[in-house]
Amino acid sequence: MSNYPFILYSGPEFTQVESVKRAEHYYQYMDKRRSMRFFSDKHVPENLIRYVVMTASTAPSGAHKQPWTFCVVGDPSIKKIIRKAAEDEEYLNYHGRMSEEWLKDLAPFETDWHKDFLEIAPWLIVVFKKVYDLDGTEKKKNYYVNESVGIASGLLIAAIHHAGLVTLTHTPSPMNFLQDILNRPENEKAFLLLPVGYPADNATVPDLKRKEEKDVLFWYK
Ligand code: IYR
Repeated sequence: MSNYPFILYSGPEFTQVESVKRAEHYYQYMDKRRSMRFFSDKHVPENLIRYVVMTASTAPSGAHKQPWTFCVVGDPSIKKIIRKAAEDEEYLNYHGRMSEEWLKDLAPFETDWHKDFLEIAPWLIVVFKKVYDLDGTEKKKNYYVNESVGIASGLLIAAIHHAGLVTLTHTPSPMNFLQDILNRPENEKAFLLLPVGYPADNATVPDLKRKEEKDVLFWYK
């Protein structure tokens, strides 16, 4: 049974006072995270991308199946093809496929079908989910795939912010084109597309407010 023999847990240990301080500082740090649409083309070292991706890959997953792959694109010619394909889909989204209500909800963010950032950001990380694993031609089921890959993506975004970089959870829809362009196997479906880099000089973000504690946190002590 024991593919995974149990070993002693060796996580970090802090005093309670330290723990509370760390939690508070981490919250304050994460509260500074913003989705960024304006990127600099400044170089970002490959090693940094490796570490943020491997942080994402520490995520918990159903039955430890780790049902994800991360494709990192820096090649300008591939970025150009991805941008064109994403813009073709988004043009259709913004011109008929999105409901009036959706367009109204997006209006304050001034987004449109142009996706320059897909060429300007030095790296694009494409997160793929594996609904099943392929063992030769045999399909092996994965569990809680959306939850697992969603959690991994959250860790990825936190790691990117932790490194002082910015990203955007871009979801061109539908995004099957990424599977084709990147030549991924049939069991991988694109989940998110994240441009990663430094913010452009004088980059702006919408002045949005986050929900308050009283609206999101309910205690049952
Ligand atoms: N995927 C489109 C539309 C879009 C949807 C949501 I929800 C956003 O928060 C932002 C944009 C696009 O990327 O333009």
